[in-house]
Amino acid sequence: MHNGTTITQFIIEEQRHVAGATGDFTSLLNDIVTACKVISNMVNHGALVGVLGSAESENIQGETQKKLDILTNEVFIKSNEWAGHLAAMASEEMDTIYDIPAKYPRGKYLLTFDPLDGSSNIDVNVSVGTIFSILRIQGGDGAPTERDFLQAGTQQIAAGYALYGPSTMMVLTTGNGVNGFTLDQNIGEFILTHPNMTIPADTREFAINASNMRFWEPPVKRYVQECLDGKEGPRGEDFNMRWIASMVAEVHRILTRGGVFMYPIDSKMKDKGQGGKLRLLYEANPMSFIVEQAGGGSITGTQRIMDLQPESLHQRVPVILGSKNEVERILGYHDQA
Ligand code: AHM
Ligand code: MG
Repeated sequence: MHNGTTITQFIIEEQRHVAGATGDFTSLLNDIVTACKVISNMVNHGALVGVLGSAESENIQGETQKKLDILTNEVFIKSNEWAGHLAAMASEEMDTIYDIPAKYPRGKYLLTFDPLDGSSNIDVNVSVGTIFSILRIQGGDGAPTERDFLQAGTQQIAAGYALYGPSTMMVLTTGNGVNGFTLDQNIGEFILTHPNMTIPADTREFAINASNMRFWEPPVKRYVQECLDGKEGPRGEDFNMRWIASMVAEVHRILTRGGVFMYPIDSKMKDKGQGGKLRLLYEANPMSFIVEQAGGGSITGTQRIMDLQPESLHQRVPVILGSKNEVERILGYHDQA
């Protein structure tokens, strides 16, 4: 049926142009791809294999873990710990960093991931995804620590997500544009279907959880109100709204047809001493890298996300990303506030 470029072929050909590439990175990406195929298969089988529902545990952020949160975290670890490319891993579902067991060689890369983002959607059979980011370990040969992971988003070597929707897709950047691949279930390969994805600079679609409206800060309130005012308002145009509660699906829509996604800081979070909803190292940074590589923008409201110096592994940040001109407008509203 399909005789297109596989993701493996694509990565090998891309890495051929990188001076000093040893094949380690290509091989690491391959292991990540395998993990995402396994997760895709689990998610597709859902209730048939008894993996839906909650586990009797909470993660470090006090969120109830779904059985699939835990299982998919294990899939990522098992797929990526053995090959000798990684020094350590960190994920939404683990309190602290995961050291590569002594029986395996230790490599030069660090992997952060959210194995199943949007997992509140899983029981209702709505799209979920996996998000990952690759960093290079800086400095010595000593045992990796949490501090090694505290690198700005601009330091990322690669980032990507897998979207488990009507079809399973993998979207990837190594800092050289953004490419999308669709899983051909019959042959078990991701095939390049969306080369050079770009985000239109303008949009008339926004995504935000409007149930939090009363807690938002004035610049976000202003922006959304102007969208809601439509043709009669200062924008002079009607806007459409979407909210899937699955950041991967949301970002994917924006990469496909433009739009702006917001999970801003609000007074409720501030009261709890929380810096935002989404996590910097394995949600905000990888998505920002992808969005910027596709020509979009990604900010906290007041500054570029990828410039932030992370302070802790599970740090949360406000996220506003998508079509460049809208993101710049929202930045402007914050500057004026
Ligand atoms: P999770 O990593 O625990 O699944 O949470 C992150 C998700 C994002 O995918 C999504 O944008 C957001 O949480 C939805 O939040 P809400 O339930 O407040 O709408
Ligand atoms: Mg998540």
